[in-house]
Amino acid sequence: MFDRILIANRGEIAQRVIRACRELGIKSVAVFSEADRGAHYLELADEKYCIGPAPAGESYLCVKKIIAAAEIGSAQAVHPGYGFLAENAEFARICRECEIEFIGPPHEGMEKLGDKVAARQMAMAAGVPVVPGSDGLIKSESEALMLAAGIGYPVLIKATAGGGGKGMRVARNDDELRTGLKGAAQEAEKAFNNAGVYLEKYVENPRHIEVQVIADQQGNVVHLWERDCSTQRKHQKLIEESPAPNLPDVARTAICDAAARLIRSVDYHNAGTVEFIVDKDNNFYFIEVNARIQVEHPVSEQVTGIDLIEQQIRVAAGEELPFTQADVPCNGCAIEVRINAEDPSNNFRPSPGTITKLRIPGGRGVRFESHVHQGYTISPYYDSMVGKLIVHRPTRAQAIACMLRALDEFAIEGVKTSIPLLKKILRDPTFQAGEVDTRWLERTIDQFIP
Ligand code: MV4
Repeated sequence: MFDRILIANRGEIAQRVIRACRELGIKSVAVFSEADRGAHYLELADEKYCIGPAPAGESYLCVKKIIAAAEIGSAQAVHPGYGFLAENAEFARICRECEIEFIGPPHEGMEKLGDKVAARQMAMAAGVPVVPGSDGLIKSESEALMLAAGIGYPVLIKATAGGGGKGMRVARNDDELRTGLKGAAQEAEKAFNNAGVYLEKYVENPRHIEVQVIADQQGNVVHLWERDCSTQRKHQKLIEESPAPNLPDVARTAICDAAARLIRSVDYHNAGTVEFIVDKDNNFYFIEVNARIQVEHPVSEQVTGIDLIEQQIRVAAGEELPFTQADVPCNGCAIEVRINAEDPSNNFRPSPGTITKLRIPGGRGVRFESHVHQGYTISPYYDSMVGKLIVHRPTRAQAIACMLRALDEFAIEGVKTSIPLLKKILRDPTFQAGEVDTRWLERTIDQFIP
């Protein structure tokens, strides 16, 4: 097991990893930019090093500085968290070259699964359902037109190096396909330095359901059930929950087994999330693998009782998973809301600033993962997440009631937040009936914004 782990991240996920290290008796080495100097979570680490000015490119994204801090801090391993370098295969490769264990998947697996066309082919090979679409990259406009004629409109044009919705275009006829191909390729070239695009049949108003998986280096692969992340706006998740409401058990088992089967079929270890879309008839289709720990991992921790960060560290240290699939329950219902410092009435503009008052909710079944404190200044340099509020209760109705109670208790002044919007969503009959799809919030949001 490692003596010292460097956390190459900031905020709530850095704090989450520091806490896991402390419980495992592992020294934690934190890094911070000038914008994060003095943040209280840094005091929980055994050591902390300033790695540069606020801009992420000169601090949290700067591989040389992260590696240097790991050397100075004598860290045997690095936890990348999510975002920043978490899915940077080059960083994972450099860690291996420097004999620093990357607490995440091998860079080979990250690279393979990061190519969406290759991932689709691996899914097909593993007998995991994919959306009807192109076998590989689109080579010409005429090929795309022929494919679309076969698939039937609407089709979705996607960037093979993309993810999270970037570089996607819906085409409902040949003209939209022509313009969409150009637009998607240009956006992909600019964003990912890879203009490769592929086609899929567009599934209208799907649910976004993803499966948490963890694999050790001995070939054991276990899923930790599914999460429904359909309550999102412009690919920004607001609410995540486990289990997915209104998903029949037969579909739940099929989707979770498919996720584990896919991860088992590729050379992969550590945590990963297999993302699907689910149509109104509960048919599920593989979309992509997120080769990192995700923001919403706590809802899976709550319903299974498994500490995912602890298991990531143990797997990276070469330990076998201490549980089999039969040992992984899905108890009760967990819901997470992301509390962002943003102004929904001003098109969700970030609302950085100093928190002048903070009252954090508590009580049975309430978990608040956050690095903020009274007097803390939310930086304009990074994402505007204040924290994640997670509740866990025997039933979904109880979990919603608990979340509403916790949000009512939550007091925060000095910055605008998404709390008022979250309460309206949680009180909405469609949400309470578990009938939200990925486009619901965009269709409905005007009712929620004053
Ligand atoms: C889709 C889809 C419908 N049909 N693929 C969005 C980003 C990435 N996570 C995959 N995504 C989707 N892929 C097919 N063939 C719907 C989504 C999707 C989505 C699409 C448009 C607007 C919001 C969305 C939210 C979640 C998923």
